[in-house]
Amino acid sequence: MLLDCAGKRLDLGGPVVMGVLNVTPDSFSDGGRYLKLDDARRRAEAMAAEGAAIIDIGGESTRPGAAAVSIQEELDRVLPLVERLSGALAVPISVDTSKPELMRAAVAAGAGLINDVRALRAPGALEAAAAAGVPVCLMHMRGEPGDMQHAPRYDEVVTEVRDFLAERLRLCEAAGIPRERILVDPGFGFGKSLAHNLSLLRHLDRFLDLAAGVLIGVSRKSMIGALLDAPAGERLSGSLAAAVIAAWQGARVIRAHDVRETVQALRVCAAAAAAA
Ligand code: 8Y4
Repeated sequence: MLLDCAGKRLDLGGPVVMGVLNVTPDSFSDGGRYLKLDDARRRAEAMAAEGAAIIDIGGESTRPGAAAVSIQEELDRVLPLVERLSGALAVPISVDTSKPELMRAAVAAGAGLINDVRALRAPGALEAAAAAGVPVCLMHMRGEPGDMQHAPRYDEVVTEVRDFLAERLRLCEAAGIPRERILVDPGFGFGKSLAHNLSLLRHLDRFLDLAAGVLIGVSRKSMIGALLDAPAGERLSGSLAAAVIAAWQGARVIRAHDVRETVQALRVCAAAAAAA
């Protein structure tokens, strides 16, 4: 399975890593703009050298309780980076956004994938993604970052998340985005309790038949912290274990902060999966 990300190839024949590039709110404060752009480019080049198959850039914090970001602020944070990195790197750049204006501008600037934690539910997002012509990741989120962790309830979390994604896929196809260009993601930590997250991880194989591939993000998340009773800086081993559990079931893109280590874990996973 091969995705064409604006002319750059994303080979989904085995599990690959999507490296997370953090764009902090004050990245472009006066005077520091070019320095920060250069820092970000170096970090992205390092992730590509460590084996990242794609780099994800986002300008809106979707952490639980985070405030919404204005469109101008998101454009200002993300576009210079997308332009700089898509020109400098051989791997595709993914833009983490729900806003149609940024989808259009980022793809015009060279982005090769749209990663939307709201699964193209914003007004105009379906149309913008369809016109952009690049692959899309549809993620499940219950609620919004401001309220999503207030006692999320499901009768059957796996079925409900799967049904949500199936419906979003149907609407994507109707809007002209073929299934072969779509990745699906259960959205670990987005409006889910620890038990919900674990059920989704345990039954991730139920998402395989929906689209071109399954993408997951568990790296350093609070579900790992809760299981290990460890702060964000001490969640690597747990994050790798979750990545391997997902890849073993067939997940093809693992969104991760620790690229080198995740690539190594996935290499072992892929070798065992290919053995006689
Ligand atoms: C520590 C580290 C604590 C990270 C929280 C976090 C996903 C995603 C995010 C995901 C897709 C995050 C943009 C949240 N998570 N996109 N984005 N899937 N497709 N939190 O799971 O990393 S941001």
